[in-house]
Amino acid sequence: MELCLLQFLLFLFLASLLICNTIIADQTTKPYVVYMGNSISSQNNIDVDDGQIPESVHLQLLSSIIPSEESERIKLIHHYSHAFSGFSAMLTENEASALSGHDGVVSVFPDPILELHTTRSWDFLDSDLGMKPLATVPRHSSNDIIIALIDTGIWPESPSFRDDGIGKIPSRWKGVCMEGHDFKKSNCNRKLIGARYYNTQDTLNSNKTRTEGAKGSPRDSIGHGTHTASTAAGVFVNNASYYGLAKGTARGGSPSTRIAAYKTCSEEGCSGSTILKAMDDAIRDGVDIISISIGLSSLMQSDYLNDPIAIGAFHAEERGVMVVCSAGNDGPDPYTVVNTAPWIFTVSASNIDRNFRSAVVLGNGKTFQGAGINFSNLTRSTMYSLVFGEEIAAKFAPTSEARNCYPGSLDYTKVAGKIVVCVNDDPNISRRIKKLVLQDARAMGMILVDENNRDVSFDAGAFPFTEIGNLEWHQILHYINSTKNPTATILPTIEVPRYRPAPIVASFSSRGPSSLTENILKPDVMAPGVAILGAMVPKSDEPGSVPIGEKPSLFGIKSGTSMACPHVTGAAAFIKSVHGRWSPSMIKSALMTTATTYNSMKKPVTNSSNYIANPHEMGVGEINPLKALNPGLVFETNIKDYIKFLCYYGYSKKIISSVSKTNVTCPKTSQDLISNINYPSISIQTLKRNQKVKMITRTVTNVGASNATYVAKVHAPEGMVVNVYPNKLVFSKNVKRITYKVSFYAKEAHGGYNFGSLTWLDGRHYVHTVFAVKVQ
Ligand SMILES: *[C@@H]1O[C@H](CO)[C@@H](O)[C@H](O)[C@H]1NC(C)=O
Ligand SMILES: *[C@@H]1O[C@H](CO)[C@@H](O)[C@H](O)[C@H]1NC(C)=O
Ligand SMILES: *[C@@H]1O[C@H](CO)[C@@H](O)[C@H](O)[C@H]1NC(C)=O
Ligand SMILES: *[C@@H]1O[C@H](CO)[C@@H](O)[C@H](O)[C@H]1NC(C)=O
Ligand SMILES: *[C@@H]1O[C@H](CO)[C@@H](O)[C@H](O)[C@H]1NC(C)=O
Ligand SMILES: *[C@@H]1O[C@H](CO)[C@@H](O)[C@H](O)[C@H]1NC(C)=O
Ligand SMILES: *[C@@H]1O[C@H](CO)[C@@H](O)[C@H](O)[C@H]1NC(C)=O
Ligand SMILES: *[C@@H]1O[C@H](CO)[C@@H](O)[C@H](O)[C@H]1NC(C)=O
Ligand SMILES: CC(=O)N[C@H]1CO[C@H](CO)[C@@H](O)[C@@H]1O
Repeated sequence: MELCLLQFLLFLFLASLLICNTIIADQTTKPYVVYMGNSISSQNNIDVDDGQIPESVHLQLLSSIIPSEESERIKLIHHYSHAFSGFSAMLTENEASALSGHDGVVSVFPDPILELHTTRSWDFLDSDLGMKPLATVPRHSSNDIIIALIDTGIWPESPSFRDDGIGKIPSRWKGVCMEGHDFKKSNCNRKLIGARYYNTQDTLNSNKTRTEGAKGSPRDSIGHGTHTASTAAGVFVNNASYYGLAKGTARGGSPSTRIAAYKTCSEEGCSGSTILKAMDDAIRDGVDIISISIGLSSLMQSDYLNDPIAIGAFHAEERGVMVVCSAGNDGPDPYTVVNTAPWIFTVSASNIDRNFRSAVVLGNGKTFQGAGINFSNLTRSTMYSLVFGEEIAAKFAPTSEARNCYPGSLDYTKVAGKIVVCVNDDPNISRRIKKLVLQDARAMGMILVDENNRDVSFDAGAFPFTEIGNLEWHQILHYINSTKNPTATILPTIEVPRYRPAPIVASFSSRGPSSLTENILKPDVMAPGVAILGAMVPKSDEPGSVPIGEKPSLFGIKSGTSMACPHVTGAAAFIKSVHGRWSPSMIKSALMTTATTYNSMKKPVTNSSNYIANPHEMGVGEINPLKALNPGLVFETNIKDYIKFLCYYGYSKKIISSVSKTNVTCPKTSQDLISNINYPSISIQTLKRNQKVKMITRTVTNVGASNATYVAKVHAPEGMVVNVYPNKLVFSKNVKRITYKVSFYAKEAHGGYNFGSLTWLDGRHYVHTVFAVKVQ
């Protein structure tokens, strides 16, 4: 009964929203993206390499929609003309829907705001490069790989972007180094070969006048883009550290690689239309790999052709440009992974084998290890009063808020000089905000209780801070309850190397399966993304963020799938530098089939609650770039596979023809057939127990010695029968590609997802492929 009433109320609420919306919709304009598919125009016979659809074509289309008395609105915000066709413009809802019916228009959607994939609240630290140095780079490698970072721009003065010893810029480079506020052409060099920026302000909030200054420049004022670029391709920097933490040689995955920065994001986020423009530019400029540590919120994904990154990546892939993206930080719930199109390389995040510890010492002498980075100046010899936020609530403030140390919830007179315990019941208020509340109230330090996030060290600057789990909290609470004048202190952070097996799936890393289709396994792979040391913008924007007597650090520690993504970008560039002719899908396959599912203790990789991790958490495993140089066999996924994917997914023949500008004959629409795309992993959304076997086809290409014989080894989940036909693959000079089938029979398998693997072995290579099968 109650449920019905609730539903009814919800219905009324939604209905009223709808009514309001339609009334307002007619007058107001907002930015829309109008996507018109491949830029190769069949009528105009325009050069395939560089579409260059004239702006006038799109303006003409706009003028057919916008009333002539409002002709001042007939202008484009962005114009896409190189790798694909389309534009963004201010439109009313009616105009947008009129356009979507036009011939050649694939999709029209409101310009979305995408988020940077540093951890949720911008408050996690980043860590050192978890990847072991890539030993010696093979002799026949090329220095001419160019990667695009679509991000918050770049801080060109960072030592990570020096160009000493790097040869001249590849002649195929067609990009530019745009000048802007505090950014000169001379800020680019042979390492940082390109920099572009876009007037994101215009599209993000049409109401806002454009702010000049730092934004009209490729210069990074946030640090995210500088950090990701240094991880993907920074040069060696000796003695890099974050005020002494994570000390070592900072280096990117592929130091000889060139960097081009495309600034599409500001503090407010990233506009989708601008990201699309940057992708169009990057493809034209001649990059090999595009790295995007950005995504739609997992709640906002609707379909591939309304997602700017998926659209741009499709056309990049079509032209041999690889696109690597972060999976998102909305874990550990299932169905949170984003950037899941099969032509995108989707990266989840792992912890590496180091942690930062700040101990809590209680008045009774007991010590608890907490997590966090701080430059506390407290010592073991002086104790401070210890209070729980709940006990010092401000007048009229609910205790539920005071427990959480909400802004305004604490009685400041009772906070000063004390060490305060706050819980984290409500993810809406970040650790950073809580720290600021206590700092503002002149507390001596903060103990945060947060079972889930403590794996990801928070950087509290000079403010004494530590983060503990529920077990520790029970004991501290007991001490507070049973002691008249409880006291404590928080000691400076120490670094604990090799403290646990690594890698471990990071708790925040978004999880599969994909909410758009469960017939492609996502995320694809995992790479280090917790507490990553990378180049930073040296500035102190908050009091106490720089330890007294120190200069702002040139390096910072950050966490997020944002930090994992450029590790894979760097690894891909490394492989491309050795295997220059390999397509994006071959490089992706090499990194996938050689990934490891074992940790440093030679045990299966776990998640942060110590359970064996499954492929929806870590994809096929943690990348191993050195092994990926020599994978033996690869799965080539070509544009025909992706077009079939669009057919099976359910797009109309007309839409697909516009997207691909090829004469498509869609075999049929059936989501089940998606599992048959030649992907380096297998996912089956439905396998009924009473169904006869389900057959999946794959084709492998031999990239090792021409004479090779591989045999199949299957790891089937309990109760499931998995067979391979043939179970032996014999390659020779004339046989480079072999197709095989895998049959799945659920028989007595348990309901829900079952995971297993099929490995091809030839004595030298392990070609490991993972499968996920949902049994009903
Ligand atoms: C737009 O500007 C007006 C007037 O300055 C202001 O009242 C309104 O809140 C603004 N709207 C948005 C979405 O910022
Ligand atoms: C690096 O640090 C060590 C000691 O911490 C010092 O001896 C050395 O000179 C430093 N090297 C550089 C290049 O700064
Ligand atoms: C620690 O540093 C702060 C300034 O950040 C200073 O006010 C305080 O007196 C110092 N405390 C100790 C115990 O040295
Ligand atoms: C957090 O914020 C969201 C939206 O802003 C709200 O719906 C939700 O109730 C909040 N959560 C809590 C625990 O207050
Ligand atoms: C401590 O006291 C609080 C009430 O102030 C109570 O809710 C809690 O159960 C007590 N905990 C312990 C461990 O004694
Ligand atoms: C770890 O895996 C177990 C078993 O699959 C699951 O119950 C738990 O929620 C997972 N923990 C995290 C943090 O993902
Ligand atoms: C596409 O296919 C249709 C029917 O199969 C045919 O009439 C048309 O000529 C083809 N177009 C091209 C460009 O090949
Ligand atoms: C491959 O095998 C064929 C036939 O067994 C043999 O003639 C040839 O020499 C072998 N090639 C290599 C490179 O081993
Ligand atoms: C790990 C680390 O760098 N800890 C530092 C915390 O702050 C104290 C005092 O500022 C340093 O001595 C520690 O090295």
